[in-house]
Amino acid sequence: MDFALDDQQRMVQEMVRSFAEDRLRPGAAERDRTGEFPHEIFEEMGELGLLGMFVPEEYGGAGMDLLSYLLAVEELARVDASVAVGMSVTNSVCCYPILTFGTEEQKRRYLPELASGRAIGGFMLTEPHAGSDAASLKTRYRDAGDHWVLDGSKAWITNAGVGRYFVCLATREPELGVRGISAFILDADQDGVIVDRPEAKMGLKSSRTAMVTLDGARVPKDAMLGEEGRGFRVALGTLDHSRLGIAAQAVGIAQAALEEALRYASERQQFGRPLIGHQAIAFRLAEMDTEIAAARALLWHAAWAAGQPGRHSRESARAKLYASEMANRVVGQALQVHGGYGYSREYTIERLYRDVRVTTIYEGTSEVQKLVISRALAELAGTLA
Ligand code: COS
Repeated sequence: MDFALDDQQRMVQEMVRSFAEDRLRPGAAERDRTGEFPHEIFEEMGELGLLGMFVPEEYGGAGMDLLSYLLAVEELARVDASVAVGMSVTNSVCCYPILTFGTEEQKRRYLPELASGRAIGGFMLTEPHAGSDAASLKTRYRDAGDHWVLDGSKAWITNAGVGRYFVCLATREPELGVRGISAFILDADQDGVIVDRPEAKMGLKSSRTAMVTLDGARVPKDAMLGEEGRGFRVALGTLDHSRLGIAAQAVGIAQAALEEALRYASERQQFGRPLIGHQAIAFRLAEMDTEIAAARALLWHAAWAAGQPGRHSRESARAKLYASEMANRVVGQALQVHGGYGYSREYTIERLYRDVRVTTIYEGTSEVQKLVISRALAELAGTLA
C-alpha cells in the first residue's frame, strides 16, 4: 500500500494551496462580512481547470483523477470554505452526473461550458417538504410535445442565481414513488426559473444559496439525464460521489482550525509560558491532529473505492459522516484553545466555527449517512446468514 501522492496530485495540491493563499486569503474575512459572491475568483478557477477537474480533456476539462479533485477541495476549504462549496458543487453534482449518465451529445453540449467556468453548475433535488426523504419530492414534469415542462419549488439550492445549468429532479406523478422520478439538465437562464433572495445563513456567507421556483420551466426534449423513471438512481449515485467533496471540505476546515489553534497556542502566554507548554492544551492539539489524519485516510480510502467496480455508498457515507462530525469537534476544540478571543469576530476561528456547522447537514445529514451505512450492513448480514 502506497500513501504517497503521485506527481500530478502533488502538483495540484501545491498549485491550489498557493492559489488559495494568494487569491482567497486576502478577501475571505471581508466576503464573510458582505456575503458577496466572488465572480472573479470563479473565473480564475475556470481558467485554472478547477471547475471541471475530472472532466476529460476531450470535453474541455482538466482530466484529473478523483483524489486530485479532493485535494483541491481540501486546500480551498482550508482558506475559504464558501468558495470550496461552490467549486465542489459545480464539479460533483453537475459535471459528474452529466459525465456519468449523459449522452455523448449532452457531454459535448454542456461540459465544455461548465469546465471552463463560462457556466457554473448546481443540483436541484431538495424541496421545502423533501429533505432527507428525497424521494417524496413534488416538483412535476410533463411532456409538452417538443420539450418538457417543470413546475415546483426547490430549496437550499447552492449556486442559485450565479449558476446556469442545474441537474434537476422531478416526478411525472408523485404516486409512482421513486419510479416516477426523472432527472433533467435545466438551463436556469429563462423566465420559468425564478430565484428567490439568498438565504441568510449562519456561515458559508459568500456561497450563494436560495429557493428556486420553477413555473413552466422548459427543458429541451434531449436534456433528460438518464432514462425516464430512473432519475432517483441518478440522484443517489451523484450523492455517493459528491459526499466525498463535502468530506474533503470538512477536512480542510478542520486543518485550518488546527493551524489557527497551533499559532495561537504558540503565541499566547499564560502562567508564565505559551499555552502549548501546558499539557492540557498540547494533548488537545495532538488529538485534533490525529482525528484529522483519520478522516483524511478514510476519505482517501473512499476515493479509492469509488474507482473500483460496483457501488461505494457505504465508503462515501462513512467518509462524509466521520469527516463532518470530526471537523465540528475539532473546530470546537480549536475555538476553546482561543479562550475568549475565539468568540470574537476578529479571529478566523469564529468564521470556521460557523462555516463547519453545515457539513453534518448538507448532502445528507449524519443521520442519513448512518442510514446508508446501516442498510449496507444489513445487506451484508443477509449474505452472511
Ligand atoms: N445509487 C444508485 N441507486 C441507488 C442508490 C445509490 N447509492 N441507493 C439506492 N438506490 C436505488 C435503490 O436500489 C432503489 O431502486 P429500486 O427501487 O429499483 O430497487 C431506489 O434507488 C430507491 O432506494 P431506497 O429505497 O433506498 O430509497 P429511500 O427513499 O429509502 O431513500 C435515502 C434513501 C434516505 C438514503 C435517500 O433518500 C437519501 O440519500 N436522502 C438524503 C438526500 C440528501 O442527501 N439530500 C441532500 C441534498 S442534495 S445537496
